[in-house]
Amino acid sequence: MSTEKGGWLARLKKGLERTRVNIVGVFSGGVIDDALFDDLEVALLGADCGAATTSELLAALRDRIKLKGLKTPAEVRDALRDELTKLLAPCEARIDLERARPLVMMVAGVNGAGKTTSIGKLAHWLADQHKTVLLAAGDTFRAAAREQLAIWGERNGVEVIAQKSGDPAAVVFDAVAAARARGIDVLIADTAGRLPTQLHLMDELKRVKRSIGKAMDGAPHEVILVLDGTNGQNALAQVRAFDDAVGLTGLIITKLDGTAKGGVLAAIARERRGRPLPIYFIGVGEKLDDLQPFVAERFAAALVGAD
Ligand SMILES: Nc1nc2c(ncn2[C@@H]2O[C@H](COP(=O)(O)OP(=O)(O)O)[C@@H](O)[C@H]2O)c(=O)[nH]1
Ligand SMILES: [Mg+2]
Repeated sequence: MSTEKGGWLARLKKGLERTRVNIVGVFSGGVIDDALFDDLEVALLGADCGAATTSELLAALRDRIKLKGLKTPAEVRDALRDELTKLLAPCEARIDLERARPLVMMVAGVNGAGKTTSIGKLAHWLADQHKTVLLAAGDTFRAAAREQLAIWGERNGVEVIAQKSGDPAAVVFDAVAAARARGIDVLIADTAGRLPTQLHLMDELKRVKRSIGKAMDGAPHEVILVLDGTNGQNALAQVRAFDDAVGLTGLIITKLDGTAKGGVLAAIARERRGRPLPIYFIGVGEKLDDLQPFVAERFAAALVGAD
C-alpha cells in the first residue's frame, strides 16, 4: 500500500487536486446551511458531474443529513464520498480473461484519447498476469499509429500484426487467425479515431467488428471505449455514439493524472445506472504501469478528499 500511495494513487490525487480543493473548501466552514449546498452545487458542476448527477447527489445528501442526523460539514463530506462510491460501485468490474481463447478485445475511441498508449499498458498488465498477448494495428489510417504500437509491442516483447497499406478489417481478421493458430491468450485490436473524410468512422468500426466476428465466433468479447478524462461532459456523448455503433462492454478513462476534473465518471455511472458500463481501467500517466484497475471507493475518496 505504501509504495502504491507514493505512485499512481499520488498521481491520481494530484490530477484531481483542483476538484478536491474546491470540494474540501465547501466543507471548511462550521455549519451545514444553504450556502454550503449552493457552494457544493457549484463545485460538483465545476467538476464535470453534470446537472442531473449534481442535483441527485445534493438530494441524496439532504436525505442522509436528515436520516442520520449529520451535524458537521465533515460528516456531510464523508456522506458525499459514500454517495459517490455507491454511484460508482456498479462500474467497478474486471475483465474475465478466461472465458475465451483468444479473448479478443477491440479498442475504440477518438483520436488522441489514449487508445494506443492504453493498449501498450494493457499488454504490460496482461504479461504480469502471465497471459500471452498479440496486438493488431487496426489504425491503418495513420502510419504513426502503427509505428507507435510497434514500439509498445517491442518494449513488452509482444508481437504486432500490421499491414503496410492495410484495410483494418483485413488486419484484424489476420490477427485473430494468427492468435488462434498460436494459442494466444489475448488479442487486442487498435482502431482508428479518424478516417479520410469520405468514410464514416462508425461504419468503419462496425466493419472491423464484423470482420473479427467472422474470424472467430463470439468475438470480439470486449469492445472497449477509451475516453480522455480531460474532455469533461463530452465524454457522455462519445459513450452514447460508440455504444450505438459497436455495443460497448467497458471503458478505459485516461489522463486522470492531468487536468481532468473527475466528475464525468459519476455522470457516466448515473447515465448507465440501469445497465452499468464497467470502467475497467483508469490511466494516470504515460508510463507502462500507469494503467490501474478502477476502484470506486478510492476514486471517490480522491475526488472528495475524505479518506
Ligand atoms: N498524462 C497522460 N497522458 C496520456 C495518458 N494516456 C495517454 N496519454 C497521452 O495522450 C496522447 C495520445 O495518446 P495515444 O495513445 O496516441 O491516443 P490514440 O490516438 O487514441 O491512440 C499521447 O501523448 C499519450 O502519451 C494518461 O493516462 N495520462
Ligand atoms: Mg493511436
